[in-house]
Amino acid sequence: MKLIASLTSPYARKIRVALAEKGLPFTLEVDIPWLAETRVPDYNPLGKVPALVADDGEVWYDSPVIAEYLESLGGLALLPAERSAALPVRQTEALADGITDAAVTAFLEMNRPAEQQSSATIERQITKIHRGLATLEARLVARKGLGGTSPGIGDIAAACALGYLDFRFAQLVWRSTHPTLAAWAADMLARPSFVASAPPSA
Ligand SMILES: N[C@@H](CCC(=O)N[C@@H](CS)C(=O)NCC(=O)O)C(=O)O
Repeated sequence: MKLIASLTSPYARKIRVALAEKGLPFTLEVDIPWLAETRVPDYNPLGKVPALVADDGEVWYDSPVIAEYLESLGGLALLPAERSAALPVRQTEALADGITDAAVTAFLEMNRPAEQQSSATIERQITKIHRGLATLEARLVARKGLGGTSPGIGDIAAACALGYLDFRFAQLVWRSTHPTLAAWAADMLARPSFVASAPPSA
């Protein structure tokens, strides 16, 4: 199995962590989709990472589909087998990925030339992040698809979203306003799978 990923992508980190937690061997092909010489479109027509090349040659994207595919390979289960139990976990995954989407969109906007930036777009995305964090905290307190005894794909996606905020939005204060999430994230981000996939310094 080969994972096409950039080292800073929070979605790729989600899959690297999932592979590590499941104990599935893979090779990592580092590719930055923004570079002119990128080969990512050879794997994913959308030109995005992560993409996973399975042993049978099939290529899977995006990260929720890859995570679903990995469940079919065995190893530690990251999603309950029963559909009604799996749904809240998938909801947490979608929420966490959505926080990441908002953070990536804001980061890209903030890196446009100053005169082309839209403060309204940035504000809109930051508001999504804050609403998303409040909902993540509530789901954690209620143990609703988050914070179970063994990490699932919802936990992994959530910790990757929080790790991305730390990486790109160090100025965004979220720990003091979401103390339960902060304590939980400290444990998650200390797991060997997260330490091994931490983004290089900005
Ligand atoms: N929904 C996708 C998002 C993937 C994504 O947006 N990846 C970014 C890197 S963080 C990317 O490859 N962007 C390149 C582009 O948009 O052209 C997933 O969950 O895999």
